[in-house]
Amino acid sequence: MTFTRRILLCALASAAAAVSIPALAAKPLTMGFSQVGAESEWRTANTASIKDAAKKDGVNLKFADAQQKQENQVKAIRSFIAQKVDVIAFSPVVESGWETVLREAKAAKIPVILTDRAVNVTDKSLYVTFIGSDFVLEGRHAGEWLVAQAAKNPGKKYNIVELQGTVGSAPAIDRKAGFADAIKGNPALTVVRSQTGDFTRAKGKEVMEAFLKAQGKNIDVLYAHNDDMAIGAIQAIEEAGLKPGKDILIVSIDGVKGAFEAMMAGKLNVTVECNPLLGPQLMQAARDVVAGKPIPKRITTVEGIFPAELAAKEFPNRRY
Ligand code: GZL
Repeated sequence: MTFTRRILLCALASAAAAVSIPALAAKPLTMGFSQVGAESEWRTANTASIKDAAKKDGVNLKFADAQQKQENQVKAIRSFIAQKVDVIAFSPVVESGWETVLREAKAAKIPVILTDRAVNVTDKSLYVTFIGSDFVLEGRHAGEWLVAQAAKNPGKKYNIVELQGTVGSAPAIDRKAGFADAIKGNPALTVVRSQTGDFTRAKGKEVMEAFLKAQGKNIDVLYAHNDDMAIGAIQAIEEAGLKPGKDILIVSIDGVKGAFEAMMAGKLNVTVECNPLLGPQLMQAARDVVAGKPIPKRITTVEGIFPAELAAKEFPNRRY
């Protein structure tokens, strides 16, 4: 072999080695993420947090919006399995119906991380961890705020109407349970109507219109499982000639900017925070899982409660 050819081969070999080692070492982690949809301000902030964190972390994110349909999430998860992603993460639109597709992910040896909402499965090995809020506690905080309000007006009875979240979803089931637990046995507080508004402003307005038609002036409180439904209901209350936040007290959950604006306008009385900014925690958990590091089965987000009197002071700090 000529001298020149030998030099060329050595140069090529070292160049290949130079390219392959860092490339192998820094092979970006690929995550398949199935998102519920784009139904609320909270969801928009949650999606932004996940996409921003993936970008910052160098994670190759394959993102699928399910438009609030479970069948679309199952399809997306199957597609991620076929693409052999390193990790699958998703926010399950409802609690049940996941065993089959999660068993397929397990058979393909792809770890699954739950974020935001939980699933109801007997085999807990079907997911590695669940990162999200304690929705029962959020509902309890909403109920406790109302109990404290009622205590200031002894003898007054409060008829409560409830706008539930998406039927079958963990936040709807748990926020209803937590609220009911907090007001249980209190003679001043009665839930007179309860119906799903599917977490959207449009549906929240529509159902509140129906409540107002059925109950007339006999509504004292609205408990909404998220701010978007509360904001839709505020429109319905005003169109009925009533003052939201005064004629009808409004208790809500999420803590989105729209809720703070409504509180500063005197139209909403309290919002219980539900933190959507789960992106950084999710990327860290994904890296740990892929690296084989042990991680807790449950990672709970820390959250606050914001009554209207704190809204103006807190508003500048809001990140979603
Ligand atoms: C809660 C999340 C809920 C929000 C709604 O973690 O799943 O879904 O409360 C959103 O705003 O639509």
